[in-house]
Amino acid sequence: MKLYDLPPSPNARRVRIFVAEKGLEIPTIAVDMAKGENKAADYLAKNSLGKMPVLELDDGTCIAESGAICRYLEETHPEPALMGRTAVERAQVEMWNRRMELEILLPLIHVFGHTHEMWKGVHTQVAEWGELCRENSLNRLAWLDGEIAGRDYIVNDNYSVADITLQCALVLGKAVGVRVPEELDNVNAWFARVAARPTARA
Ligand SMILES: N[C@@H](CCC(=O)N[C@@H](CS)C(=O)NCC(=O)O)C(=O)O
Repeated sequence: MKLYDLPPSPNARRVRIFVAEKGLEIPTIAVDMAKGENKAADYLAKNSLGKMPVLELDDGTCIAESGAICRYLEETHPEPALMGRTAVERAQVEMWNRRMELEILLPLIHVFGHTHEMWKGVHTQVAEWGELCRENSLNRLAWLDGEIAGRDYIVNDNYSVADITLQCALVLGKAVGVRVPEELDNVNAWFARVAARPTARA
């Protein structure tokens, strides 16, 4: 197996942390976007959208989409369970992972894409949309602070892919100037907890 990676990407980081939490060692190949490697024919044959990450299996099968890669790794390496241990918990992890992805990670990706210099001239930027997403992500963090009160991790005090998605979202948040407000004690305590895990810098 090999993992086509983009080191600063929150989606690629999600998979790297997942792999590290499983105790797996999967060789990574960094795809250089600046050199257009993700738009070259050999990479487009692996993922026609030209995005990272992609997991290539030994038989040549390519799996794109960070969530799909995590699902494959969970099925093939069930321990430790990162996507729920029972039917109910699997549904709860799915619910929270979707929420962390759609309500927090995606808005922060839009802040990056629509306000950062790096994307000037690469795609159309709508700064107003970026700013609205900044506000929305902060509102969602305030909502989350109440939701996780008294919990060590997002679902049932068991570290899961939902935590991984949020921790990667907040790393991107820092890079785009969206910091967790000081008064959000529960989110700040949660972040300190996940950041202290040995896999946090994978
Ligand atoms: N939904 C995909 C998103 C993948 C994605 O957007 N990757 C970005 C980095 S975070 C990328 O490769 N962008 C390159 C491009 O769009 O050209 C996933 O979860 O893997």
